[in-house]
Amino acid sequence: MSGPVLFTAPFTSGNAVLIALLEAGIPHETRYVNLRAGEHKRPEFLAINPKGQVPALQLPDGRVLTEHPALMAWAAAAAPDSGLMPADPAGMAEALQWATWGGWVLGTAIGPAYAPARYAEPSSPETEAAIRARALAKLAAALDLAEAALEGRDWVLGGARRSIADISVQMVAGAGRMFGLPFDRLPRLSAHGERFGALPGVQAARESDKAAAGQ
Ligand SMILES: N[C@@H](CCC(=O)N[C@@H](CS)C(=O)NCC(=O)O)C(=O)O
Repeated sequence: MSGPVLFTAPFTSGNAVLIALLEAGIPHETRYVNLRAGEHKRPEFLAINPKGQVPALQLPDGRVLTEHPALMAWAAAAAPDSGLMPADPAGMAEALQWATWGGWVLGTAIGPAYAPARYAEPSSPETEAAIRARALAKLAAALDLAEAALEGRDWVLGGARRSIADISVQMVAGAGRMFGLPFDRLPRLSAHGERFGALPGVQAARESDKAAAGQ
């Protein structure tokens, strides 16, 4: 294998990177790290990514890159004809703007919504409920923002093809679905999700994650 190795776990932000690699047509190897078993905190994995997190992308020259927006940007830049990122500076910045926004939303909303007790000091049912409600409100506001951005366009950047911005928006939408947020008020984001879900790289990445999760 002369391509990069992606270290990921099913249904995490590593899925965004897997989609980018597949949509870019970059030959790569996918290695699943078992987070439940704590593999990401073992010395073997910490030697690859000292942050003890997935995703990480090991390049053929041995360098390891982390942070999923950066890894998507790498895939886009490594396959410039893939259309995953515009070539003009403003378009590139706009794509990265959505990618880093998606990282911020996922990084700040999912943890408190999923495990509010970790964020409550001291913990009580009331503080946990308030923390969770605040996180879900943040996620709902992010979905509204994406819905507004899709007005009059099929893809987030307004071009004829998908980009890393679409991957990020659908990662956030996926989190919204996971927490049962209502989508009936989000027709454009729902239609975008259908278009996105039909992309070959998205389908292959989902199947790969499902197989790794034993589903
Ligand atoms: N900022 C990182 C966040 C990576 C991250 O939070 N990864 C999660 C899975 S989505 C993880 O490895 N969690 C295990 C842990 O932090 O111990 C990125 O965007 O790639």
